[in-house]
Amino acid sequence: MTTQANPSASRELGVAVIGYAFMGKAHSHAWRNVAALHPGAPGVRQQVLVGRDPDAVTVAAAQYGWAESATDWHAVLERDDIDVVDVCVPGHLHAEVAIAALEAGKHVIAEKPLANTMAEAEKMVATAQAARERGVHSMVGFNYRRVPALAAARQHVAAGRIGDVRQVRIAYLQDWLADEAAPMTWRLRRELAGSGALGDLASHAVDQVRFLLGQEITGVNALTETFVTQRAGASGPEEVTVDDAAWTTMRTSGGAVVSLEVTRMATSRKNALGIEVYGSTGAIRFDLERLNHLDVCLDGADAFSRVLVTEPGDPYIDGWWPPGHVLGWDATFTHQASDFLAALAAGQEPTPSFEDGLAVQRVLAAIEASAAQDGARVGVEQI
Ligand code: SOE
Repeated sequence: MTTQANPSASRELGVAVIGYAFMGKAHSHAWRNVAALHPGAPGVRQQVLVGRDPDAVTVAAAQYGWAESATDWHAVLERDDIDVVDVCVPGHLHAEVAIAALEAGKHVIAEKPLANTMAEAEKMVATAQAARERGVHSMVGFNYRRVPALAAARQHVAAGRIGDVRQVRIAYLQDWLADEAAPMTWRLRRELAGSGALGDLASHAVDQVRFLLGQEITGVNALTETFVTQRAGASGPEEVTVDDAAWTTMRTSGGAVVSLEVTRMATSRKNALGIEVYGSTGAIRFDLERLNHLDVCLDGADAFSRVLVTEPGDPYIDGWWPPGHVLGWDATFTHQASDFLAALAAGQEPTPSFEDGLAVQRVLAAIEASAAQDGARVGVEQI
């Protein structure tokens, strides 16, 4: 039997994921698959999964393919065998963990939204900028940028194939809070989650508008609503201190008007992100529930055609399966890890950067400010 050295071994990066719940699981899956699908990327070592509950994190680490588990993230940051820290904890800890990791010289991915407050997000950006000077890089995890169909949509818009964008409709609908009996969770506490559907879902939607159009949002008129104001907690009813849903119309720097709706109360909708972009010579339509498809009306056509985005050369497809062999939601995290590693290998800051995360945060803050004034216009520059 002959053995061959793994050429990427010398470049292998040790990864720690902090948090092992839903997002920790999704990111673990990505780290586990990224090398096999993207052999050009630097090798990674799934070194340690970190969580507060020692038994639960030990089980999760074994299940998701980690070499070890740990309960103290501070100690993990001191280790020389950790190069990348992937922050998958609730929002109130993003700033603390990400800043400490960058200051310890670790490259960082922080789950979205970047932070719970503008002050935290600004501090994260300042830390990221200082780290960048030392060759230490960071990224915020807006994974939907890595849906092949949405990456293709961005290419069509950037190439002018739908002309000048006039209108965008974007809705992100979930239903896991539609049942009044759904219990209290950290996601419904302002001090832990920052906001409700806004930070959780509108952050993705706002990022998509910036990503697809390559424009900034300049002003908003918004409403938010909390339909169920109390939920069952461990020891009785507790106040819900975040929004269940939000609606906003927004203007962009390129003169487009966006209508955005997000909710976790849309009975029967599980994870429905719908995006429509209408330009002067075409349009694009996307539905996350059929994420391998993109409806396109390009170059002056007057009807949509449905394209299966799995052809060689389509974004993110090379390295996966032959044409027509469709991808799932999980692949977006693998693409994210792959892009992150490729940027590190090139010595570049990955995108979306913490600055992108801050830009989204500013729009979310404008939406909250407008909603607090019953929908009055708030300029994003006022935030
Ligand atoms: C929960 O609402 C959630 O997991 C979001 O936090 C994710 O960002 C989204 O991708 C799916 O739904």
